Amino acid sequence: MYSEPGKTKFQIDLRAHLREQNISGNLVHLLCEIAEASKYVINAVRTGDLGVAGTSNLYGEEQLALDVLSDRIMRKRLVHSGVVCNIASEEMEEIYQVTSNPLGMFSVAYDPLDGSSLVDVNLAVGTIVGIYQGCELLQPGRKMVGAMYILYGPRVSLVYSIGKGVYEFTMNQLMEFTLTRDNIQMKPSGDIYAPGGLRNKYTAENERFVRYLEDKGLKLRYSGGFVPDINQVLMKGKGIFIYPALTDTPNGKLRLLFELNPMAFLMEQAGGAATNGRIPILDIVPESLDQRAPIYIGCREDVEKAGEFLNGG
Ligand code: AFP
Repeated sequence: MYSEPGKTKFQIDLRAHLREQNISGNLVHLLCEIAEASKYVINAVRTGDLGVAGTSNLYGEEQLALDVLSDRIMRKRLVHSGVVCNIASEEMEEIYQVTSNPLGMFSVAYDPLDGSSLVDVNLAVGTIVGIYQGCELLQPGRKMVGAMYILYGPRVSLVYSIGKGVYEFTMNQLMEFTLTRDNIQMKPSGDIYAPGGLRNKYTAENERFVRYLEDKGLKLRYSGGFVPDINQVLMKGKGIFIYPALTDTPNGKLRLLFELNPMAFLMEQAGGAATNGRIPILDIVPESLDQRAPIYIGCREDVEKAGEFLNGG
């Protein structure tokens, strides 16, 4: 492994690392194209218009100019890759079909700029991507062949898995992604927690669970951005993020295809867990593109404990 002469394993770039994973050339190409697209997204985030676009997305939410721009950047790159047949984006109403021929092709579901409302207050945001073999997007997350997120923070980092462990790459001064963390592993239980949603709308069970975490001495770490919050749990290898069902939103807020499935794939690959309080997120059969679900994601023992509190264990 990492056999490039004169280079340590931490100087290996993304394409070279992917080539050593024994996966199809098309999948290597697709993941590298998404990494290339992120270089244009970071530029938009750093210098782009912070205003509204005057349009709304799949959920009827007002779109920011950055949402529309980052979505256009991602979609153009995926179409240009030549290996994608269907595209679903949190910013598009419908599935975008590039071709109906599934041979050697992939389908991609993505959130082009999750947490975009945080850019104007200069907080970290990210792009989230889930990849399926062939043309079918409405499948359980466990069928994915890869997942990735790119975090636009003080540094730009990219975290991916194709089902053989989780790896972090960081953008260097030449805007190349080089390996910075290898085969990331979660501990059984953690010392930080990130509780999403309005606390006064928590059900009694969720309130008891969060009190249990606080009594156990976990520190609160919540930025309001799913990508930086998950990245903190994953890179520290110990913690839990929750966005539960609320008294007025029984399915919570976060989106199954665009946000939850890719993060659940990465977390399970790192030895952690991700459930909706009852079953693994990756086993949920999606009924629609805009499906939402509650999420408990992070250290296995803490996620199991959430299940006990929710199911009267
Ligand atoms: P925006 O994209 O509207 O900023 O929402 C961000 C997000 O989808 C996710 O990144 C956060 O974890 C979650 O919503 C924050 O939700 P609350 O503002 O309800 O805590």
